[in-house]
Amino acid sequence: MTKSALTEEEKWYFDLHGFLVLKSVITPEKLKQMLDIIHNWLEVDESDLPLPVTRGRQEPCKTHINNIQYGHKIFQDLAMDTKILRVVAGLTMNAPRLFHYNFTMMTKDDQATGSFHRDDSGFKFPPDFRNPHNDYQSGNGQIYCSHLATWVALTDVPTNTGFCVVPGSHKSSFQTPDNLPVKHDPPTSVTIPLQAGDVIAFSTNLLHDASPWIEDYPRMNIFQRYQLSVYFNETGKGGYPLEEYRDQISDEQYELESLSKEEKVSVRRALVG
Ligand SMILES: O=C(O)CCC(=O)C(=O)O
Ligand SMILES: [Fe+2]
Repeated sequence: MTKSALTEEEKWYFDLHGFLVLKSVITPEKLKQMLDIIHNWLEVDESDLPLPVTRGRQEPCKTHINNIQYGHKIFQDLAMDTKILRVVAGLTMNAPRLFHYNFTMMTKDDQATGSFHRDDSGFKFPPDFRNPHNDYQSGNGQIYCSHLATWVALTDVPTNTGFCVVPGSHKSSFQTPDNLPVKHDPPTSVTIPLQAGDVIAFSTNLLHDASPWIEDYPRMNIFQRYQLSVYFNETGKGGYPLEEYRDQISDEQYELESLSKEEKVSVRRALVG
């Protein structure tokens, strides 16, 4: 087994909390370019989006734009950003597969209430079972997360709002109390203040959700979800890579989205530094 791509301090912090914050990953110039593209995709008629980029609204306060890497190369570069991919590789024994990628805009909504969850693909394992598709283990100098996500801030996230987690809950094996409020309430739950360009990498077995947004400007962020590249393809039909749109992504991006046992080119680059 090769050496972990994470530093000893990152391993310690992630194992304890279930997430890591990476500061200033995206430069202000790149942020501006990304936001210009996103604003355009938020404004145009849905039929004018470059497929497979699609726009949708799951809740009144949240708009999603899906498959953004197929719509502009800048989002492929973000998926393969070496600062992010080093950490993602370090959490997946150097074998990550990108299987979901979207943008979210969230607006202030007094009616919005979150509830903590762990991500799954719709199948709930009975109590006392671990979901092997969303597992967390550590040992022998390595961390293994079979399912993780990054939360990339495109706008500043002040304290007391934004992404909320229950630190350490990625390892919890007991029933979560009912109605645990999704707000900054240490030590049980914390919201994570960020500056635009910062990134959170977290185990999606960590209890998490969006805390109600309280600012007048919208919350804008990108989600990238990864699974272990060797075994899992939870999205199944319609999952990445999207063969029909193969020519809209690079070979390296296609490989990052594909099941594979080999070390991927983008991962190798991230491990070199
Ligand atoms: O929007 C957020 O901050 C959390 C969303 C989330 O956890 C999810 O979509 O699974
Ligand atoms: Fe989630």
